[in-house]
Amino acid sequence: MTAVHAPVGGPQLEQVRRLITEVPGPRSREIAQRRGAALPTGLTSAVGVYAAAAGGGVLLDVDGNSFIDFGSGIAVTTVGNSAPRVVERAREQLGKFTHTCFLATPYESYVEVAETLNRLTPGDHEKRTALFNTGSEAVENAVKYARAATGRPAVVTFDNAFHGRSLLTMSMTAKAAPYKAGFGPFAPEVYRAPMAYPYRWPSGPENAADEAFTAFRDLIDVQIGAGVVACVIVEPIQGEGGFIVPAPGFLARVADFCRERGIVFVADEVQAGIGRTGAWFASEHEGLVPDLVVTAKGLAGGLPLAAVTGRADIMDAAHAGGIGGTYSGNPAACEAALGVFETIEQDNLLERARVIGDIMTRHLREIAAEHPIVGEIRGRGAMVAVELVEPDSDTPNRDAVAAINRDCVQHGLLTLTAGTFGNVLRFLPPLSISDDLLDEGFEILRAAFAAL
Ligand code: PLZ
Repeated sequence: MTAVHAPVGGPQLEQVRRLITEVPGPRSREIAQRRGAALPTGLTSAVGVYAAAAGGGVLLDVDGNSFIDFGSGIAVTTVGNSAPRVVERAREQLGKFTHTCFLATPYESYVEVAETLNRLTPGDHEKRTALFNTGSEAVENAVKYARAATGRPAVVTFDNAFHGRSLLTMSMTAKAAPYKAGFGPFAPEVYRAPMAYPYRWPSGPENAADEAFTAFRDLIDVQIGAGVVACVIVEPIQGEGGFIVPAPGFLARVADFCRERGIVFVADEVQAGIGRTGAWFASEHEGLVPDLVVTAKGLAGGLPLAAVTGRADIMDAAHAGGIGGTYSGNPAACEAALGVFETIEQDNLLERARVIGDIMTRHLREIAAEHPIVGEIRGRGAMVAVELVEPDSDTPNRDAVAAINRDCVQHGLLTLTAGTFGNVLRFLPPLSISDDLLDEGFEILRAAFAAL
């Protein structure tokens, strides 16, 4: 029973998959029962097991079961859960002061996080960074900066986009169920362009970039009027939408178009940024230099922190006192972010993300060779997904994804789903996972495909 009470996560956690009760176990079921009486039903969880500790490549539940982690808390614990440098720095900070409010009494770590993001984000122009708590909040603020800098109202987003759940970012998100249904009316001046989604482009993947760009251009020039567009915001790899990698060249043309029209080009790197794809930012794979880059999730290794980093002239356009928030840039979260930067640099995790990506892709190709329901394998670095379809068609196969996902949990592997049609399995292991656990996880996945 010692494992049940294990108070410490991080890499020292025993790196094994081990199920010692049914899933979920009795202790998890007991908490779930209390939850039913205490929490509203609109808040759901992907699995019924409750976490006790996590680190390396595993998550231990309250019943002592140890799961292989292919989700990283939705792309957050990229450097590993309770990563040592993150924990040490945050712990030390918590012993000094937990909060002062940066708007009231500032502190150095905030400035250091800003300096680091200014250095790491694409482009060598002069930059500024402002910190926030969540991805949604940072996206909202990117729009505020773009509006302040341009004096224009409109925001252009894309099909399959996910930008958050606040009123503005929910309005920018492309999917009604579950994110928007019943929660309108939505924020005004949000427009949506087609995404160059190669696998589902009607006239074929080879036409996706050209035709999507033409539609995007006409939306802005003809329907909205470029003169009222403040910003275009895009995920360089669409996360919740199903790890859609836009057709090569599409994003570069969008960025060029924005530059010509004086429109702020914003990259939402909340899910793909901070090392996940084998580069600091997914924008780099396409040679993009966004005007504003939004980060969150992986930025602070699990503590809530988000950022907008961008051109000094745009960021300085918001008036003094116009931007803020009580908790924005919390000192423990800033220390955690500095721990994340150190870990990625010192442990060579960009390279590790590429290696993990190669391993995952190899396994998925083997599975695809045996199972015609695999429509496409895609992604970059340690951000890889499979889109499942009905055999010999491109009809989304949501049921297969749900069944495989359930089967994986039952056998000790935590995976996540995604996709506009709910038919994508996505793999986001922490970069601290071992090759052995990766291989073992894919054996479980392969068995789940076989069990369909
Ligand atoms: N932009 C690209 O992926 C969050 C959402 C989980 P927050 N994605 C996970 C859920 O179902 O609510 C996300 C993202 C991209 C913005 C966000 C929003 O980030 O930190 O959840 O607000």
